[in-house]
Amino acid sequence: MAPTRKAANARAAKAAAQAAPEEVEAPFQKGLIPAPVPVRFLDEHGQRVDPVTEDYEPPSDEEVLECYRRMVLGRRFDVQASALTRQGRLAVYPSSRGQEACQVGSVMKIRQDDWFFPTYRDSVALVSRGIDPVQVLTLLRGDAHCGYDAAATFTAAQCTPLATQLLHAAGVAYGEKRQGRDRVALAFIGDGATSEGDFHEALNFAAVFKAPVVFVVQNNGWAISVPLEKQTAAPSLAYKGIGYGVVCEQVDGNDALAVLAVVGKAVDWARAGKGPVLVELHTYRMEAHTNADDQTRYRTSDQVDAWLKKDPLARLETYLRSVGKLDDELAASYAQQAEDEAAQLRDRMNEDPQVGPASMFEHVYDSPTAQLQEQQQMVLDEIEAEHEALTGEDA
Ligand SMILES: Cc1ncc(C[n+]2csc(CCOP(=O)(O)OP(=O)(O)O)c2C)c(N)n1
Repeated sequence: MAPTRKAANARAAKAAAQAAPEEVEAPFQKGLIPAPVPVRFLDEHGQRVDPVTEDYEPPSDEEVLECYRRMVLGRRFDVQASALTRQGRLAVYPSSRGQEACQVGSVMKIRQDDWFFPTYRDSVALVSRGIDPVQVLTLLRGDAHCGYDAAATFTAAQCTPLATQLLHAAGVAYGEKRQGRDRVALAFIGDGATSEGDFHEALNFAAVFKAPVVFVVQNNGWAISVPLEKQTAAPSLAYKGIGYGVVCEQVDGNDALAVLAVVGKAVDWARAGKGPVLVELHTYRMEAHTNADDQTRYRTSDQVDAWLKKDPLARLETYLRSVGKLDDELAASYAQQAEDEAAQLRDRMNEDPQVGPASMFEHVYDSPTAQLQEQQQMVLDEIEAEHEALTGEDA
């Protein structure tokens, strides 16, 4: 006889109760559902506000000060990289001005031997993680697929195909777990990219296999010219975790305190073997999508101006001054450090790189395919023919 609906419901409730972790810690013990409004500690003017939820402890002022310092360096780096594009030294640069709290706050919460999976927009996060800025910009200059050693730095190449890095993050995180290590993977993704199939597959896989991965969505409101409301009908991108059984949270991404607090908890949760977390950071891209994009075709300067007033850096500065952690002298020393680093970057990027054209075929596969070898040979033959035509000599 077919089971009655009542009996089936009772069995499902019992199974759910058994599946619930015996020992769960704040903040995710209340289930999968995120806070109804983004978690924040600071309002737009840098004043402390009543917490949206008691689930998170604010970070220490020392940690916040260090985050501020790195954000100052990050913003100056971003300005310098944009200038290098105008000087023809970079092929393209996707600015992350306005997203510094998301980028710096998140990477500060992982260890150097945890894995990081960035996108093309996350150069500031990479520099903040300690990777040489020239190596970070190597991809954007067009010299190589990646300028740093991914294995040695525990940092994947900056990913341009949307969302594919999330599958890599889930797989690597699961691999670490299978090897009995406690490393986690932190993976960044944009709002538009959450519409990609890979996002959903990665969440599903990570949840089923309890892979220790933290997915951080930087919701900056725009996927090039497509606004969020034309991209999704979900009330918040964080809610997309619920259907997969992934605990999720939404955060004011321009409040560094909130980013540090929530991503920190998420990393702890994943490292403790409790499974993946999805964190949505509400933020805004202050510049155009890249230097090749004309943002005036799709958004008003009023909107940009309104967000400029929510600047994460200005907000943090006001807060740190109000608690006596920052004064003019210290602020000036950080600004000087940022100038020095920008000058060094400019000088180093003005040196012409020595790039072997055939090198773009290396490091694609462990064992190159016959097709790839053929393409590499074609490039080498063309270079030789050109050399002969120009000089009359064999290359
Ligand atoms: C699979 C794939 N489809 C399309 C593109 C072209 N593309 C590059 S960036 C972008 C928008 C991404 O927006 P979002 O995920 O919100 O990230 P953001 O650029 O705002 O950081 C698109 C459609 C791509 N890179 N990869």
